[in-house]
Amino acid sequence: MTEIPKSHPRYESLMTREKITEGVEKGLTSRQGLIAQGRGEAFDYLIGERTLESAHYAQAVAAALLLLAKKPVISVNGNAAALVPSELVTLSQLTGAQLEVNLFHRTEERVQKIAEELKKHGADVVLGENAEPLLPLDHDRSKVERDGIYAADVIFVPLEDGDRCEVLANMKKLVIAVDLNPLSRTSQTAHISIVDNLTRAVKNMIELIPDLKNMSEDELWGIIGAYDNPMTLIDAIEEIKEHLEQIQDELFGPEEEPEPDPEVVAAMQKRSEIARRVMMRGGDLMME
Ligand code: PTJ
Repeated sequence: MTEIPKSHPRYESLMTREKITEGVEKGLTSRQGLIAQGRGEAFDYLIGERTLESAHYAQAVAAALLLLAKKPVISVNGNAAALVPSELVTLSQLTGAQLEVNLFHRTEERVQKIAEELKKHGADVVLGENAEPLLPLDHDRSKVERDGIYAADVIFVPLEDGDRCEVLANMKKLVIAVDLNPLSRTSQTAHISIVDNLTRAVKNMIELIPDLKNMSEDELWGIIGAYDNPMTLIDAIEEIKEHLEQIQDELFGPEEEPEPDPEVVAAMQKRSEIARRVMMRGGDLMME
């Protein structure tokens, strides 16, 4: 692992890279997972590597939904296992959600290694090894456990692919997704789309849970009922636009009003001069 000094301006982001690379070396994360991480980093850079207000709101609603769910499941892939294994275990313990390994680039060896990794971080039971192709999908994400994702009412899916998200939503399951890209099919299809880095999102949700646990079920349903996912995604995009404008101003100075075109100015002056003469002539005619 490369030693990254804490003083580095992009310390968090570089540490995340190290964790993902280590995940590949340990056989948890797919090589394709590195590319997915790179795509995420680019979006995180545009977001400003912080939790947007809209994302914080979505995280609170998502945590409330996990608390109310009858059979919540956290779906774990190779990137999530490398980045936030202990946080996912804590989230499952706090909400009563089961953990299930579900992979796009599935190998039984990787499923087993991810399950072991989660157990090393304190998980008692990890589903996924007895998965069957129960979802109507042409790839290995179709493989889920009958008493896990297949039977779940609420599924938390860090780093989803749009395909499965759509299938789960069609099966009347409520889907919570974490995706740094607010425009992705996953973000558009999930019921709650958290536009944030997985590394921040899960920690924030864990922090929010004690306060949510002090609320009544009615209050929690009230929070969920008031939530509007498309509006929250629009807010996320607005926050990203504002951030980009702020950076643009810092780097290049505030946008100046464009200089008026001299030909247009001359034409306008000419027009107003003609108008003035016509009016004067009209006055003269009235006097005559
Ligand atoms: O299931 P596995 O382990 O075999 O791996 C599946 C991967 C991750 C390779 C697969 O799901 C994939 O190819 O993902 P995509 O289609 O590249 O989508 C990943 C999405 O997650 C992109 O929209 C990224 O912006 C986003 N993303 C990447 N890293 C993060 C992230 N979102 C939140 N936090 C991240 N750290």
